[in-house]
Amino acid sequence: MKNKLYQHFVKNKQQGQKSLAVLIDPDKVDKYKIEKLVTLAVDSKVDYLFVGGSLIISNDLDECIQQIKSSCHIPVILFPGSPAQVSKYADALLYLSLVSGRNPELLIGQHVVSAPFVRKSGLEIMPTGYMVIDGGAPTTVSYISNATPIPSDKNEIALCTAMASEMLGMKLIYMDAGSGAKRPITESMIEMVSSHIEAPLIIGGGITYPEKAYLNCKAGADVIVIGNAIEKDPSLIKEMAAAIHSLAVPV
Ligand code: 1GP
Repeated sequence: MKNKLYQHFVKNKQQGQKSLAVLIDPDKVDKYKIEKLVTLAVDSKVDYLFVGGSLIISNDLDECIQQIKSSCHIPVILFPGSPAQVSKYADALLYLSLVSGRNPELLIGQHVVSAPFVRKSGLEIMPTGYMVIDGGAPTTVSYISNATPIPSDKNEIALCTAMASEMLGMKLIYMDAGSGAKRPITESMIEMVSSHIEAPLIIGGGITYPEKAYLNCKAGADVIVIGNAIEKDPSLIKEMAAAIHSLAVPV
């Protein structure tokens, strides 16, 4: 099985190189917006483009990814809100299991149903322990998943969930306060989890300014995901990338 991109995540983690992933929801962009975002992303040396959404109402996933791929070499990684969000045009798929919840469908059920289709896509599969942390407001993901998020101050629950996920074989851990969260994940939770796992740690949800992204990385995040803030103000990409990349270890 392919694991080129995953190796890239691991190498960056080993070298202390932090990354920015810009999240693009195909429902919220048109081709002009995609063009603008991609140009800014290339100029700012964005590391990854995540594509997905809790609900994709439009039918434009393939089209959106093809447009991105035709205009840049930034890896495109699917962040699917449902098994229908698979496109062979992407580079990889975050194969999410909602380990913070107790909804069997999102832990394994939907994976079983979609397995042949996912395998056939030829995508690089990245098994990801997906942990939803309470972000202070119900988000689409918490509603759709019908699963209780981990309370934002229960660092030890987050830690044990991440550890269990890693021992079960998850290659990445993604802690998400949910799209547009009022309260992003605390640095103390990030620090506790990151200091006890080896898997690269992805953090997202409600990060709206560069200082927060910087502090998250300092606390141990390896990849920062930003959707809403950049959607509202695409020019933020540059500052976010600079803040995150400023943590690079000098060679
Ligand atoms: C949501 O982690 C992502 O799943 C990004 O969240 O849109 O709030 O940046 P925002």
